[in-house]
Amino acid sequence: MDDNRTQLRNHESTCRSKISTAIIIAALSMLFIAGCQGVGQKRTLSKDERMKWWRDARFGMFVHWGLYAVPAGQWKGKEIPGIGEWIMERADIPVAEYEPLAQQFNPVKFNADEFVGIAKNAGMKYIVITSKHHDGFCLWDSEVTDYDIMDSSPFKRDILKELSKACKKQGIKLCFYHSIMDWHHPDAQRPFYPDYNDGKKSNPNFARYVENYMKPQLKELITNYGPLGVMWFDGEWIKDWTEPQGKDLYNYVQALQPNIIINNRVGKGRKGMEGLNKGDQEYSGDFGTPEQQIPATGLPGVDWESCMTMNDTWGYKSDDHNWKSNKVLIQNLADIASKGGNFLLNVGPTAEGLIPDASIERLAAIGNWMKVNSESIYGTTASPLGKLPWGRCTAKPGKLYLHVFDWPTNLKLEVPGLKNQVNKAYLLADDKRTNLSVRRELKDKIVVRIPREAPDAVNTVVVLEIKDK
Ligand code: FHN
Repeated sequence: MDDNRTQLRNHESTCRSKISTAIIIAALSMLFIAGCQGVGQKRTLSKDERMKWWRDARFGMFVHWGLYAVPAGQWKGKEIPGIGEWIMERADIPVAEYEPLAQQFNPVKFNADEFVGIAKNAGMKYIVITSKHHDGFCLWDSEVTDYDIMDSSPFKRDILKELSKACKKQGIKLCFYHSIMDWHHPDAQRPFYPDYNDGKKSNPNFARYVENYMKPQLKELITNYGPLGVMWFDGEWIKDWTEPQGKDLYNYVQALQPNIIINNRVGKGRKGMEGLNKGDQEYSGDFGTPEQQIPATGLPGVDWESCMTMNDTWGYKSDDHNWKSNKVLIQNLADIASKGGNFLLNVGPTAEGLIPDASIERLAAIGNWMKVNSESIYGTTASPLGKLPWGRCTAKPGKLYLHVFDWPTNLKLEVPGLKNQVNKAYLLADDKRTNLSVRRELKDKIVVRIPREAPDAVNTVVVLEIKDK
């Protein structure tokens, strides 16, 4: 009897352990399948919650860095016109001639902490770096290609890993730019040049490149370097890429990191963001990306970010000295914030790994302005006022920030369109918050008496504390 019981118990326990093993195997396989397909993860945040850090940030650094920094705009002794990161295309360089640039890409002066520190000191809250630009070279150790920083260059340091650590340490959100178009991959390169880049011809193997190469690479980037702030796609205008593929990619990325933010270039959403209905906007990404421009009245009802160069190139070009002034850059930041957008300002590091001095100087100047005035940028919303003759306005509940670009010589700052009662007015640069006198001139116009000297010749911020909305 006892023997029977023991046998029964043994049998039961074998069954139980078999069942448990089967359950574990089934669960693991489901997880594995889910992991492979990138399904099963749901968003936990609403769009407003997901976008909050990004909307509050208002200012980020764009980094275009890759093999194109080696020729830096010159090919075979000639200056190649146009943007530096397009040199492969502009100088019509065959893959076999471009590839060996990797052996010369050895950015030994790169220091991730310094790099991130430069952005942070400028008041930037996030960095968007080219994990892979159109030339196809990868700045991280990718499992699916040797055309990357670890396997093809003498540098053999994973740039994205180092940046990810430095960003975490300094509280900066790391984001990746990723080109859908790829001039290097055999299934995706430009076989019908020049029509290919004009969106006229398709590449027959592009779908294979997407499934077997681009998606696995994105999985590496999102799972090994994340959590990321933004996945910033580009190169979507080619004929190979369609809106349904964009939807699929959006869902793929979102399933890997549910609360990630994705730009509109994931699909064909770049053109006419304003004209799209809500559903289309959702699939065309989370925010619009006006390039090298600031929309005159913003993009009402849509999140957006103006990306802009400091000179005339994204990737480093040794001969491009057409730098924007500190004044233009500081005023652009205020202009964009006053229209409800973010400013993504570019740097193009050299092949040695340094951000050009001219960029560092400008970022330092913006940083000095931000140290005094960042309250008028972070977490603000678009101006509720109409066009202002002397500058721009940003807003927070109970506060208006008047960005005065042109200091009125009669020392009267007129604010048309304001019906609210003003409780207090002061200069943001004034630690003592000394009251400036305010007089109501019309039902919807007040005048602030300002001091003779503007504390900042480029943009002095006057704060109005107001009653009601
Ligand atoms: O072709 C690129 C260009 O090189 C650069 O990366 C910019 C940045 O927004 N985007 C593309 C053009 O729209």
